[in-house]
Amino acid sequence: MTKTGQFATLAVHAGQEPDPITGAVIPPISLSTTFAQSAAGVHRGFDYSRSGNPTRQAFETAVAALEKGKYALAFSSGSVTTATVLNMVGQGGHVISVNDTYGGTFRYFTKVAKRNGVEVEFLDLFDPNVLKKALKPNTKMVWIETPTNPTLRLVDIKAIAEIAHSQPGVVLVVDNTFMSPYFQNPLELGADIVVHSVTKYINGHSDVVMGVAITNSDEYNEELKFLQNSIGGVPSAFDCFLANRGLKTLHLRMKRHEENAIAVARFLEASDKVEEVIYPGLESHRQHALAKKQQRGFGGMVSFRLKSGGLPASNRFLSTLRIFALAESLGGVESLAELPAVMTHASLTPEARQEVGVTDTLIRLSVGIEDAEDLIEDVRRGLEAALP
Ligand code: P1T
Repeated sequence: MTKTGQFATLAVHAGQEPDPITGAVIPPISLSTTFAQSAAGVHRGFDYSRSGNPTRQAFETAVAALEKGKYALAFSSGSVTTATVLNMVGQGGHVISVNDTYGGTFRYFTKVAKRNGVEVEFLDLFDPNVLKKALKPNTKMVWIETPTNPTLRLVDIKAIAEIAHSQPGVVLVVDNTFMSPYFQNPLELGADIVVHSVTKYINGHSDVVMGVAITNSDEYNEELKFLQNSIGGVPSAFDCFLANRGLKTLHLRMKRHEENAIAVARFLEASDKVEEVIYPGLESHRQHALAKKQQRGFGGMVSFRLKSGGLPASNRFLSTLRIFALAESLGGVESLAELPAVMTHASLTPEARQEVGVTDTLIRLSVGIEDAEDLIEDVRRGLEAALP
C-alpha cells in the first residue's frame, strides 16, 4: 500500500513498505544479481538486477513521490542520467540547452552528443522568448538547469514549457539538482522529465555518486526504462540503500542549508571586499521575484565575486578556509568551496565561461548544515586573507 501525505511523510515512508517476509522496516540491501523464476519467464517482478532491483525500486518509488512524478529511474551517476536522457534524441535531432550548465553536462553535449549526430545549441533562455525563435523542425528536446550551476540564474520553467510544447514532440528536461524536490517540482510547472545528480542534496552525505530521472509520462518512462536497461548505467544496491537513507532527511537538511546560506549571503553582501553576491533569496538577485514564484525556497548554494585581486586573491580565500573544504561537488552536510573557472567548469571553452560570467574571482559555496556563526567566521577569515 502506497502511503500518502505531505513532503516529510512521503520522504520517510513512500516506497518503504516493511519486508513481506521478515517485517524489516528498512528496505534491505538486495545484493542478488538474479532472481529465481517459478517457470520460464514467470517471476515476482525482478529477473535480473540491471533491469530491476528491490533496493533500487524502494529509492525510485520514494523519489518519484517527492518529485510529484509517476515514475523514477535511478542511474549510476548524474552524468549517465544526462547521457541516457540525451539518447532519446535520435541522430539528426536538435537540442536547445540553456547556456549555463554544469561543466560535465556542457562537455557531454559538445563532445559526445555531437559524435552521436545530435546537435546541441546553447542559448540564453533567461528570456523565454529566445526559445520561440530558436525552435527548428528537428528540435526534439529543450534542456534547462534552474538555478544554474554556478551563476545561479533562473529559467522560468512554466514559460519555457509553454513555448517548448507549442511544437509537438519536444521534450522539456529540467535538471533540478540545485533545488532538490524539497524546494522545486518542475513536473508541476510543465516539465516532461526531471533529472538530478543524486550525488548532491538527495543523498546529501557526499558518499554516493548517483542520478535519477523522473517523469509522469508512460511513453517517456518506457523509453527511458528501455535505455536504462540497454545502456546499463545502473547504481549498485548499496548506493541505492545509502541514497534512500539520505532522502529520508532531505526536508530537514534543506531547511538548514537554506538558513545557513541566507546568513552567509547576507554577510557577504555587507562586505566591502565583495563585488557581487549571487543568491536567489536576496532581494538584490535579478530574478528574486521569479525565485519566489516557482520555488518554495532558495537552497544552499551561494556564489560571489571578490572585488579585485584575480586568481591569486581567490586562491588566498580558498586556502585560508578551515571549515569549508576546497572541493568540487555540493549538497552534502559539510560546507564546500570551489573555483568554478578552474574546477567544475574548466571543461567550458574560455568563450563560454566569459559569456556566462565564470570569472577567476567567482567563488561557489555549497553551504552545509553546520553552525552559521562558524561558517561566517570562516568566510570572514577567507576574505581578510584574500584582500588584506
Ligand atoms: O557528478 P554526477 O553525479 O555525475 O552529476 C553531474 C551533475 C549534473 N547536474 C548538475 C547540476 C551537477 O551539478 C552535476 C555535478 N556537479 C558537480 C560535481 C559540481 O561540483 O558542480
